[in-house]
Amino acid sequence: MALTAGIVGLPNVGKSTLFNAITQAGAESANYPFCTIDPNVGIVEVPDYRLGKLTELVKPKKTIPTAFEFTDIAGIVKGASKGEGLGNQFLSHIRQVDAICHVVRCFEDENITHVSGTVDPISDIETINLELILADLETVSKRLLRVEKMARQKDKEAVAEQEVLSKLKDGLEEEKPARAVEFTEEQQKVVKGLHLLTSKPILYVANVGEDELLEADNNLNVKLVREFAATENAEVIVISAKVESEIAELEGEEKEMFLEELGIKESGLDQLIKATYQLLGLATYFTAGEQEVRAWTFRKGIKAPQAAGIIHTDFERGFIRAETVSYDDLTEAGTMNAAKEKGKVRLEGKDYLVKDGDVIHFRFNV
Ligand SMILES: Nc1nc2c(ncn2[C@@H]2O[C@H](COP(=O)(O)OP(=O)(O)OP(=O)(O)O)[C@@H](O)[C@H]2O)c(=O)[nH]1
Ligand SMILES: [Mg+2]
Repeated sequence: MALTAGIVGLPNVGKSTLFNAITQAGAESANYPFCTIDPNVGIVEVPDYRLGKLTELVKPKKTIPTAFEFTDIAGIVKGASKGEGLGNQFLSHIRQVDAICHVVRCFEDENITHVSGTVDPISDIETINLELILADLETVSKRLLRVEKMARQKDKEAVAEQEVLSKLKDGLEEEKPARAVEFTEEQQKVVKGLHLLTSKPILYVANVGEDELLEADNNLNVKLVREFAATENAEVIVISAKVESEIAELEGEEKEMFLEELGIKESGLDQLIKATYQLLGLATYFTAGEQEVRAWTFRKGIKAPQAAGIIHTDFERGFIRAETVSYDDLTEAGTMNAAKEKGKVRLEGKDYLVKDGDVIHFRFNV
């Protein structure tokens, strides 16, 4: 199943604007809260300079980047965990995503409604996070009631789960997200099974005004978001959703000129896409033949046969070996043959853990 990152935040902070810029999906965005109700799903191509290099090297007929999914979710308001503003429905949309991009309004614009009246990023972040914590607290408390009964009958599994749930409950009651509560590896499995909102990995997106983009490091709101995120070891990406949505509509020279005018080298979107890809625990391997050079997304930690299965189930079923060279070794050698002569192409078997940047040729037999 494809992994998806959810764009989460207060209403009217620029989530759909950002989503459109990333995916060019044309979701509705307007200056009123709860413009989005049903989630919008879009696919985004992963920018990867390595793919361009491999294309130069192999000169294939075509080049295919890899892609992953973003989901644009409705705004969450105070009281959502109690059902406020279709809260339960919106929280259930967050439950379905694998990582959270939390958009925080940092731009000042009196024409754009802010649900609580003033731009206050920390209060906004805390509002959302608290709703997620409260929703989790309810999940955990309900489960705990059931498990306690079983634990009283000395059911071993129930006793172990009870311990995890109690610890979670204590943490959540102190307004700590589940991801900040420490567990053993064994206990982590139990936590995972609960599908809590606050155990999903998170990054913060500071949405600044068009004219604040260059001075973002001196922007007080951005500083505050950075300080907050640091306490959670979370990453912050600074972006102007409005500018990005304008950039996304341009191409080629026009785009370069616009970027130059703004004084930015790389669009913030590329940074965001890469950071989210990491957050989801995704990585890329390549296939590089004369027909096509292609990037493939895999979940970190999988072995060669499963990686082969991403291309075709036959590749997994009939897996023999993976002829593998790292991107760095291949580009250093200059050609596949040169890499082979240098002994850089390895024959990897079914226990090989695929790494980001591997260029692989699968041998299979069905
Ligand atoms: N000035 C300014 N306006 C912005 C920026 N980003 C978004 N907006 C405006 O803010 C309004 C709300 O944007 P949306 O993208 O619809 O916000 P949302 O977070 O998806 O809102 P809901 O779906 O209602 O939760 C729109 O009028 C946008 O044009 C920005 O960086 N600067
Ligand atoms: Mg929206």
